[in-house]
Amino acid sequence: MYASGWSQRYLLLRLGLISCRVCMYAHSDKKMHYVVVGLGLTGFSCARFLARQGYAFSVVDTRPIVAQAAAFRAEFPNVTLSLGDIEPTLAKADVLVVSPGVPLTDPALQSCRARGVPMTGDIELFVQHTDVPIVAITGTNGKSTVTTLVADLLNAAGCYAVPGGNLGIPALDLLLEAASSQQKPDYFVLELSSYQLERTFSLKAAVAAILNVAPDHQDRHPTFKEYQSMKHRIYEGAAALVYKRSDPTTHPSACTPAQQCITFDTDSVAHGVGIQVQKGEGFIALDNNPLFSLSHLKIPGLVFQDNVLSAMAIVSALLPMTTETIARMVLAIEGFQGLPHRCAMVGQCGGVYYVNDSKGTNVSATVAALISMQNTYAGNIFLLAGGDGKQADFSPLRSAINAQVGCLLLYGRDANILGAALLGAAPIRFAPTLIEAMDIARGIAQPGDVVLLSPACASWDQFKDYQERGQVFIQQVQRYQAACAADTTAAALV
Ligand code: UMA
Repeated sequence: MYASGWSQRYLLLRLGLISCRVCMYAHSDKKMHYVVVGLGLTGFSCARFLARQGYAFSVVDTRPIVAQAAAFRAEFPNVTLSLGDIEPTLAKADVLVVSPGVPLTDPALQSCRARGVPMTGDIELFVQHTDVPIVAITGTNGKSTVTTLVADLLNAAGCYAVPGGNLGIPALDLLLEAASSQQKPDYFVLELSSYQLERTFSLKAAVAAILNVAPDHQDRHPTFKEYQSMKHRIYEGAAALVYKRSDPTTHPSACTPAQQCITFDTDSVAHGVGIQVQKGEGFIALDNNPLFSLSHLKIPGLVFQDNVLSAMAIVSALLPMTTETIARMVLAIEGFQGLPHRCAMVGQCGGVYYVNDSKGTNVSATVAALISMQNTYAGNIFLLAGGDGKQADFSPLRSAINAQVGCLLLYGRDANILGAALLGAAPIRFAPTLIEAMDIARGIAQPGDVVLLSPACASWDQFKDYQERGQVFIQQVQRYQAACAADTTAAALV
């Protein structure tokens, strides 16, 4: 059994939670008029939440046509919804609740700010209305997987942990679900984006983790420093801080005596989560004590190993690592299938493998995907990349493009920008759309090769979101497989 250091960690955590509750209800004045900006998943969740709490509110969206408008009007017939021209409704606002996708630099929002109207977001509302400990996770890449894994590990250990946030289910919807459920959650495990953290002021998480920070969202955060500082807001007032030893971008500026600081990485250290090698076998270890063998990790590659190390660091701040808890967590790790659209094998056709990494929406995610493919497949890699480049610098991709990359198939709005940055790194073919790029790849890939969709770009130029892009990829692979099956049947009949 491993228990050393846990009692101290648990005490620090409880102290942190007590101070966390002090900040609640700062904005809970029912005389104020809230204006929710943006009617997407978040805006809808804010509307449901504000209605349930009895707050007066309106909703605005800068686009004149919004898919959710009819559903909104049916659910909230008496609430003002302004589309396109939002300024008259903004003029009535006492508080703005701004969706993560809406930049705070929007001139209409800035003129509200000039009048002294505070701007907040759904996560701030969330933290002000719950006393359930929050596990908050951010990072440029891997945060959805780690959020899901942490919730799985906590649930496997016997807690009731509910995941959400940027992961997909808006945080405020979790609160509404919890209110109508018999069981109160022990933890909310939230994936938080820089957009969400930018408008959150009193998080005070039980555990706050930054997994990594690499350039992304340059259209919204013009400098890397600004982007990094948004990520670091997650540490403010947290009881326990989790970060990566070898990645200084994740290191907190300070760790006060009242805070627990837990690090993770692949080395073996006296304090923190790492890998210890015994008789040639690697073990996930906590404070140099082996917990379980790496052989339990069924998803190959260094990326998943990193995900497990960080998830174990996070749960080690919350739970004692007893033999029974470790055994239950090992089962959860063995059963973890990975998330859709993240380096997920879709299938093969004619001996060519098709891998969907549509969530590879930035350069560092695509670099990680290429490195993982090089270690897993022997054949050539045909990389499908392109879309909305978010003004990224694509040159770091060159370092991951080695002789195994047979061809770059670039499509979408910023294909030419990608092409210019990667000229000479590998053969390049251009296509207007993802499907046309896939057709080219299919024509040149040989048995044993991999066609990898890892776009290094957002999807918004041609798709609703990365899920829709991944789905289009999967459906096209299914068409290829049907054609392959028909060819095989025809050949058998000859
Ligand atoms: N809108 C405006 N004005 C603008 C921009 C948008 O009115 O200038 C409106 C749009 O017309 C639309 C609404 O805002 O009606 C969309 O709001 P949103 O972009 O905030 O999107 P949501 O549907 O609320 O989804 C958001 C997150 N999206 C973004 O941060 C862009 C989702 O993360 C998240 O799952 C969801 O809240 C629930 O928490 C997606 C994402 O791409 C997956 N996140 C980025 C990432 O992971 O890199 C940050």
